[in-house]
Amino acid sequence: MGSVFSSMFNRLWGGKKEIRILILGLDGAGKTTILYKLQLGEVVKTKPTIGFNVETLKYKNIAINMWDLGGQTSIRPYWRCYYADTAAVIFVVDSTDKERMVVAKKELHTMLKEDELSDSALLVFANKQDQPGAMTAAEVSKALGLAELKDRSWSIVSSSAIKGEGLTEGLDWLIDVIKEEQM
Ligand code: G3D
Ligand code: MG
Repeated sequence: MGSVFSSMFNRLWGGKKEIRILILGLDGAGKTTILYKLQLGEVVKTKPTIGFNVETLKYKNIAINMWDLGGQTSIRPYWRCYYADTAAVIFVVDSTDKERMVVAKKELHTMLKEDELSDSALLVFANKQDQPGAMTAAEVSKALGLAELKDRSWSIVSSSAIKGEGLTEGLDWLIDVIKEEQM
Protein backbone atom coordinates (compact mmCIF):
# COMPACT_ATOMS: atom_id res chain seq x y z
CA MET A 1 0.00 0.00 0.00
CA GLY A 2 2.74 2.46 0.98
CA SER A 3 4.61 2.16 -2.29
CA VAL A 4 1.37 2.67 -4.23
CA PHE A 5 0.90 6.04 -2.57
CA SER A 6 4.51 7.13 -2.80
CA SER A 7 4.52 6.45 -6.53
CA MET A 8 1.25 8.40 -6.83
CA PHE A 9 2.61 11.34 -4.89
CA ASN A 10 5.82 11.21 -6.90
CA ARG A 11 3.76 12.52 -9.80
CA LEU A 12 3.55 15.83 -7.92
CA TRP A 13 7.22 15.98 -7.23
CA GLY A 14 8.60 17.59 -10.36
CA GLY A 15 7.71 21.19 -9.52
CA LYS A 16 9.89 23.40 -7.37
CA LYS A 17 6.97 24.81 -5.47
CA GLU A 18 5.93 23.32 -2.16
CA ILE A 19 2.49 21.74 -2.39
CA ARG A 20 0.26 21.94 0.65
CA ILE A 21 -2.62 19.62 1.36
CA LEU A 22 -4.99 19.89 4.32
CA ILE A 23 -6.84 16.89 5.69
CA LEU A 24 -9.85 17.99 7.72
CA GLY A 25 -13.00 16.57 9.21
CA LEU A 26 -14.75 15.97 12.51
CA ASP A 27 -12.99 13.88 15.13
CA GLY A 28 -13.41 10.18 14.54
CA ALA A 29 -13.94 10.52 10.78
CA GLY A 30 -10.82 8.51 9.93
CA LYS A 31 -8.24 11.19 9.09
CA THR A 32 -5.39 9.77 11.13
CA THR A 33 -6.08 6.29 9.77
CA ILE A 34 -5.86 7.63 6.20
CA LEU A 35 -2.67 9.56 6.88
CA TYR A 36 -0.98 6.48 8.32
CA LYS A 37 -2.25 4.31 5.47
CA LEU A 38 -0.46 6.60 3.03
CA GLN A 39 2.87 5.56 4.56
CA LEU A 40 4.67 8.48 3.01
CA GLY A 41 6.89 8.97 6.00
CA GLU A 42 6.75 9.84 9.65
CA VAL A 43 3.66 11.65 10.92
CA VAL A 44 4.60 14.29 13.46
CA LYS A 45 2.08 15.46 16.01
CA THR A 46 2.53 18.99 17.30
CA LYS A 47 0.57 21.17 19.66
CA PRO A 48 1.04 24.78 18.63
CA THR A 49 0.76 27.55 21.23
CA ILE A 50 -2.99 27.58 21.49
CA GLY A 51 -3.50 23.88 21.96
CA PHE A 52 -4.99 22.22 18.94
CA ASN A 53 -3.22 19.17 17.62
CA VAL A 54 -1.79 19.31 14.14
CA GLU A 55 -0.50 16.18 12.51
CA THR A 56 2.07 16.92 9.85
CA LEU A 57 3.74 14.90 7.18
CA LYS A 58 6.36 16.08 4.72
CA TYR A 59 6.96 14.00 1.66
CA LYS A 60 9.43 15.49 -0.80
CA ASN A 61 7.93 18.90 -1.67
CA ILE A 62 4.49 17.98 -0.36
CA ALA A 63 3.36 19.17 3.07
CA ILE A 64 0.27 17.57 4.57
CA ASN A 65 -1.34 19.14 7.63
CA MET A 66 -4.26 17.65 9.44
CA TRP A 67 -6.51 18.50 12.36
CA ASP A 68 -9.98 17.92 13.75
CA LEU A 69 -12.75 20.41 13.03
CA GLY A 70 -15.77 21.09 15.19
CA GLY A 71 -16.62 22.88 18.39
CA GLN A 72 -13.48 24.94 18.59
CA THR A 73 -14.54 28.40 17.47
CA SER A 74 -12.09 30.22 19.74
CA ILE A 75 -9.00 28.64 18.19
CA ARG A 76 -10.19 28.93 14.61
CA PRO A 77 -8.13 32.10 13.89
CA TYR A 78 -4.96 30.14 14.58
CA TRP A 79 -5.71 27.67 11.80
CA ARG A 80 -4.89 30.38 9.29
CA CYS A 81 -1.17 29.75 9.77
CA TYR A 82 -1.70 26.49 7.90
CA TYR A 83 -3.84 27.70 5.02
CA ALA A 84 -1.41 29.61 2.85
CA ASP A 85 -1.19 28.28 -0.71
CA THR A 86 -3.23 25.19 0.00
CA ALA A 87 -3.56 23.25 -3.24
CA ALA A 88 -6.14 20.84 -1.94
CA VAL A 89 -8.41 20.02 0.96
CA ILE A 90 -9.30 16.45 1.77
CA PHE A 91 -12.46 16.37 3.87
CA VAL A 92 -13.10 13.08 5.61
CA VAL A 93 -16.60 12.10 6.73
CA ASP A 94 -17.75 9.20 8.89
CA SER A 95 -20.61 8.02 6.68
CA THR A 96 -22.24 6.24 9.62
CA ASP A 97 -22.40 9.43 11.73
CA LYS A 98 -25.77 10.70 10.50
CA GLU A 99 -26.34 12.84 13.59
CA ARG A 100 -23.29 14.97 12.97
CA MET A 101 -23.64 15.27 9.20
CA VAL A 102 -25.16 18.73 9.67
CA VAL A 103 -22.17 19.78 11.78
CA ALA A 104 -19.79 18.40 9.16
CA LYS A 105 -21.61 20.41 6.49
CA LYS A 106 -21.37 23.61 8.48
CA GLU A 107 -17.67 23.10 9.24
CA LEU A 108 -16.88 22.31 5.60
CA HIS A 109 -18.65 25.35 4.17
CA THR A 110 -17.15 27.63 6.84
CA MET A 111 -13.67 26.37 5.96
CA LEU A 112 -14.17 26.84 2.25
CA LYS A 113 -15.08 30.51 2.79
CA GLU A 114 -11.49 31.20 3.86
CA ASP A 115 -9.77 33.35 1.21
CA GLU A 116 -6.65 31.20 1.19
CA LEU A 117 -8.72 28.14 0.31
CA SER A 118 -10.66 29.75 -2.52
CA ASP A 119 -8.61 27.99 -5.22
CA SER A 120 -8.16 24.67 -3.46
CA ALA A 121 -9.56 21.52 -4.96
CA LEU A 122 -11.78 19.50 -2.64
CA LEU A 123 -11.76 15.74 -2.26
CA VAL A 124 -14.35 14.28 0.11
CA PHE A 125 -13.95 10.77 1.41
CA ALA A 126 -17.30 9.22 2.36
CA ASN A 127 -15.44 6.98 4.77
CA LYS A 128 -16.33 3.84 6.77
CA GLN A 129 -18.18 2.24 3.87
CA ASP A 130 -17.36 -1.16 5.38
CA GLN A 131 -19.82 -0.42 8.18
CA PRO A 132 -23.45 -1.48 7.91
CA GLY A 133 -25.85 1.42 7.50
CA ALA A 134 -23.21 3.77 6.10
CA MET A 135 -24.66 6.55 3.95
CA THR A 136 -23.67 6.20 0.31
CA ALA A 137 -21.39 8.77 -1.32
CA ALA A 138 -24.43 10.25 -3.07
CA GLU A 139 -26.25 10.61 0.25
CA VAL A 140 -23.21 12.16 1.91
CA SER A 141 -22.81 14.51 -1.04
CA LYS A 142 -26.37 15.69 -0.63
CA ALA A 143 -26.08 16.03 3.15
CA LEU A 144 -22.93 18.14 2.76
CA GLY A 145 -24.47 20.32 0.05
CA LEU A 146 -21.59 19.71 -2.35
CA ALA A 147 -23.72 20.72 -5.34
CA GLU A 148 -23.82 24.24 -3.86
CA LEU A 149 -20.06 24.64 -4.33
CA LYS A 150 -19.26 27.10 -7.05
CA ASP A 151 -15.99 27.62 -8.92
CA ARG A 152 -14.29 24.69 -7.30
CA SER A 153 -13.03 21.33 -8.49
CA TRP A 154 -14.48 18.77 -6.14
CA SER A 155 -15.09 15.05 -5.99
CA ILE A 156 -16.52 12.60 -3.48
CA VAL A 157 -15.24 9.05 -3.23
CA SER A 158 -16.44 6.14 -1.10
CA SER A 159 -13.73 4.79 1.13
CA SER A 160 -12.85 2.41 3.87
CA ALA A 161 -9.66 3.70 5.41
CA ILE A 162 -9.34 0.56 7.50
CA LYS A 163 -9.45 -1.69 4.46
CA GLY A 164 -7.53 0.78 2.32
CA GLU A 165 -10.39 0.93 -0.19
CA GLY A 166 -11.14 4.01 -2.28
CA LEU A 167 -8.06 5.91 -1.15
CA THR A 168 -6.14 5.35 -4.38
CA GLU A 169 -9.14 6.35 -6.48
CA GLY A 170 -9.66 9.57 -4.55
CA LEU A 171 -6.03 10.61 -4.41
CA ASP A 172 -5.53 9.80 -8.08
CA TRP A 173 -8.23 12.32 -8.91
CA LEU A 174 -6.76 14.90 -6.55
CA ILE A 175 -3.22 14.58 -7.84
CA ASP A 176 -4.42 15.03 -11.43
CA VAL A 177 -6.30 18.21 -10.47
CA ILE A 178 -3.32 19.63 -8.58
CA LYS A 179 -1.03 18.84 -11.51
CA GLU A 180 -3.34 20.61 -13.92
CA GLU A 181 -3.54 23.68 -11.70
CA GLN A 182 0.22 23.84 -11.40
CA MET A 183 0.71 24.01 -15.12
P1 G3D B 1 -9.77 11.04 13.13
O1 G3D B 1 -8.28 11.11 12.98
O2 G3D B 1 -10.49 11.65 12.00
O3 G3D B 1 -10.23 11.56 14.45
P2 G3D B 1 -9.29 8.19 13.30
O4 G3D B 1 -10.19 9.49 13.10
O5 G3D B 1 -8.46 7.93 12.12
O6 G3D B 1 -8.61 8.30 14.62
O7 G3D B 1 -10.42 7.07 13.35
C1 G3D B 1 -11.41 7.05 14.38
C2 G3D B 1 -11.88 5.62 14.56
O8 G3D B 1 -12.53 5.17 13.38
C3 G3D B 1 -10.75 4.62 14.81
O9 G3D B 1 -11.27 3.59 15.61
C4 G3D B 1 -10.49 4.06 13.43
O10 G3D B 1 -9.93 2.78 13.45
C5 G3D B 1 -11.89 4.02 12.88
N1 G3D B 1 -11.93 4.07 11.40
C6 G3D B 1 -11.28 4.91 10.58
N2 G3D B 1 -11.58 4.66 9.29
C7 G3D B 1 -12.44 3.62 9.30
C8 G3D B 1 -13.12 2.89 8.28
O11 G3D B 1 -12.99 3.13 7.07
N3 G3D B 1 -13.95 1.87 8.69
C9 G3D B 1 -14.12 1.57 10.02
N4 G3D B 1 -14.95 0.58 10.31
N5 G3D B 1 -13.50 2.24 11.00
C10 G3D B 1 -12.67 3.25 10.65
P3 G3D B 1 -10.92 3.43 17.15
O12 G3D B 1 -11.69 2.24 17.56
O13 G3D B 1 -9.44 3.25 17.20
O14 G3D B 1 -11.38 4.69 17.80
MG1 MG C 1 -6.90 11.98 14.27
